[in-house]
Amino acid sequence: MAAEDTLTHALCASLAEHANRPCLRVPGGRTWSYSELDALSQRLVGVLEDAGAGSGDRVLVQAGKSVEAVALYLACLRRGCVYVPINTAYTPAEVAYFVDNAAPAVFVCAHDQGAEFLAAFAQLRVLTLGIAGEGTLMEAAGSVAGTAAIAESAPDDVAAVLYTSGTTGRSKGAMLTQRNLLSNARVLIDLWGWRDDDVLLHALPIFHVHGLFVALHCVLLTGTEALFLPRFEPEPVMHEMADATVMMGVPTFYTRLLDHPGFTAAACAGMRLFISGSAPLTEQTFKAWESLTGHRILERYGMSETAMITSNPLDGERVPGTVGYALPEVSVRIADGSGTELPRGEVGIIEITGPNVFKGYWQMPEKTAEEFRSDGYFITGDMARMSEDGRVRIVGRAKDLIISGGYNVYPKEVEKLIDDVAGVRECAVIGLPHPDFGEGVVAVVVPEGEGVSLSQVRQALEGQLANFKQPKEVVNLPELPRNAMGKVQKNALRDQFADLFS
Ligand code: MCA
Ligand code: AMP
Repeated sequence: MAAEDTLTHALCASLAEHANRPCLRVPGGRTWSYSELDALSQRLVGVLEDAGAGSGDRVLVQAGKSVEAVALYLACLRRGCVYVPINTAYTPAEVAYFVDNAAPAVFVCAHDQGAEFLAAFAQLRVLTLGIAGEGTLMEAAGSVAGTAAIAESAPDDVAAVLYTSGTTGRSKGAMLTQRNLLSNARVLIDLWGWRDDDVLLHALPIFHVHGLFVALHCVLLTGTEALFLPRFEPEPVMHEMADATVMMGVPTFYTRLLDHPGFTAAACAGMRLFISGSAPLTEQTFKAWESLTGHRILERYGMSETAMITSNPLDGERVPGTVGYALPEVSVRIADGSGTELPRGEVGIIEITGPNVFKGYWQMPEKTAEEFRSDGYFITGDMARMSEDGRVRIVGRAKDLIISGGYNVYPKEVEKLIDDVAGVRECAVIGLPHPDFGEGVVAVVVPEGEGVSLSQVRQALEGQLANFKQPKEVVNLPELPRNAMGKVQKNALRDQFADLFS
């Protein structure tokens, strides 16, 4: 990869090349052309410059989904800043950690939270952005000159930091480089046969790898169009599908559409490809989707640290319950606990290497070292087996992680807070099968006295923890099952309460 062959250069070249083509169509709003998006991103470069954000500086962003937010991402790349998006559901208490850890030069927050954050982070340059483009960021953009200049960057420079919660409860920032993101996007565009006339139905949030990189890079690097929905809701998605050819979603998108009485094969007559990822797609959902729509969902697998790792094929057999083959240039092995590759068919941990693998965790060299083998393979913590021909089937997770509706919840983070709730002696947080979210967060509590209710727990966590991480159920037990070493046996709890949500 040549020095100028970076994600930033590739995106800027595509914006210029496709200037007159439609880029982001906002249903109920207007369609932004490539040149309009480009022009706005160039003005936002001026805003970043005025705000003092230079090359390598982090720009922390907790703003709702909007075209302006996409332009801000592009402006950060142009300026050589490091884009750091965080989940819009995080509470101010959670945001304080990211401000402290990322030490950003600029924090762009939701417009209606501007006053709160300006007061909380007096030392920090805070700008605001609402989902209709309101706020101080766009005000400033109105009065600066745009610049088409692109900051010098090398393939190994960090383009973005994506926070992914750690097993200890502290979020780790995965540093993704220009090379990581560009190589992955190019592979996916090729593998999924992106066409000139493709229209992507985009209903994902844009603070994670899935909605921000996988979805948007496929569109922006090919000069194609996206139907840019503010969020996932079955009715608008069904309606917009008439104009789309590709949809990317988490499994909850598919189950919710299947559950909608108005969803029929006719709604997706013009679609060529449905892609699923971020959480396991059940064979049941795969089959129900095929029998209703005639489409076999293409499931792929990835992580914040690596972007996409494997994919089912576009033309070959898409096998339900599997995540397909290693992407070109990515090497996947199934290993035992010490990194030794296991024979095909045996269950072990997925380890990978390739141009997509991140540079390390932001300012956490020890954590980074812990997750790499000496030969450079990254330990994903996902358990899988591989068939003779290299097809991967994920069977579980070695890491204590819950995936709910495509969002990760680290039990430790929730347990620490519940342990402090009045009336709780100790607790264990687990994920149980949930018909809507795939897994639902459950707190198994050992109470001091009578018992602790869900509403007591939720009230106590209010303001401290994003709602999607909070328990959907609380179960009281006289004691937690432990093994001889004193470790809580979460598997036993998962078995005992497996039917809680069914
Ligand atoms: C919302 N709620 C949730 C979730 N989302 N609870 C559990 N899990 C969730 N995922 C809660 C809210 O806190 C609220 O609770 C109630 O549900 C309704 O909130 P609402 O905002 O209306 O929810 P929704 O709009 O129905 O959202 C569900 C959703 C959304 C559409 C599934 O979560 C979503 O878009 N998920 C996609 C996540 C994603 O993009 N993941 C990619 C990351 P209360 O009523 O108690 O307040 S993974 C990734 O990038 C890797 C690399 C990969 O492989 O792709
Ligand atoms: P994150 O890095 O926070 O986005 O989450 C990555 C995790 O999501 C992976 O380590 C997997 O556990 C899970 N994941 C992503 N895609 C899939 C999939 N198709 N099937 C099963 N798990 C998945």
